[in-house]
Amino acid sequence: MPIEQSENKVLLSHPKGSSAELLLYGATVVSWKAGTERDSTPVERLFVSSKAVQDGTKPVRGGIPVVFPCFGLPSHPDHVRLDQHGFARKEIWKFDEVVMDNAAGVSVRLTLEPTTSISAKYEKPFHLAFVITLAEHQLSTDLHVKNTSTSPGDILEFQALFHNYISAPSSGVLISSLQNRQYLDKTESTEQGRAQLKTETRSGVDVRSYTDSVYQDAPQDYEVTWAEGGIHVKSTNLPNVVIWNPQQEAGAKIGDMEEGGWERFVCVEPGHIRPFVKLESGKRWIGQQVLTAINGGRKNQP
Ligand code: TA6
Repeated sequence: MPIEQSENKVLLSHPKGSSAELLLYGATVVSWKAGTERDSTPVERLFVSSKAVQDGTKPVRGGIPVVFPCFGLPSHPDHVRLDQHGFARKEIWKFDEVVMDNAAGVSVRLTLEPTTSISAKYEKPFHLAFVITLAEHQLSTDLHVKNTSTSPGDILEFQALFHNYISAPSSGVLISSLQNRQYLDKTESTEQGRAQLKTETRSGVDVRSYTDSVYQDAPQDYEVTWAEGGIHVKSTNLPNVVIWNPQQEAGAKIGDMEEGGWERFVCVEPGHIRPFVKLESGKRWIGQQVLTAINGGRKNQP
């Protein structure tokens, strides 16, 4: 049965054995199992903390949370009453339709419109659609944002990001193609309390120490590899990527982070953070990522 829907989640199954599970809560993907071209055995590719809450009372610590309309703490007047990373990951989305169901894969669409709880803290009209597609070795997620205002000049300004928790050994994982890109290092602040702007010198970025980096003008094409496995991340219309791992320094302070969980994931998060997207009334914006399970091996040199 390629698509099974229960009260609070959707299960996608591919004829060749891969699968994905997403909660209607936050449209959060909480499992993606896939093999590679070389080894078809499906393996869990996402990290979800064993302490994660999945009952809809708080954002899931792991999987692929959807970040919208703000990344991090709100910094825009429209977002001042929102929590960190906005509301999309904390609202119940509606199962809208099956987009595709054939031998190539399965795809479903979830939607989110202003609810009473959203409108109490965010006044801009919008329509969101989240489209998830499962293929044999790939998982793609698209976020469609529509400015539903009918008032010319009513601009929707937002940030959007896929907060991917990739299951990987933080001691050995490397992320490629960021060399010479500028990034904000959020682990170090200036006297004014702002993140330090740096230039990446490494061909393979590691997360062996506490890492919280927001890359500018990012390539949108990343290989996340370690000795035993890897994920290729291809994004579209997402000019930033965040690399995050709290290590014990910050991870031990996260209440729903399992003991030592920081050793078992790296967050590689394609997004549109800087500048804000500015969407005119009636217009649509789409941000997409395609995750592909690949074989391991040191393609990147540290
Ligand atoms: O994407 C990295 C980050 O912004 C980190 O600064 C850290 O706060 C992480 O997101 C997790 O945020 P959360 O609100 O899910 O605890």
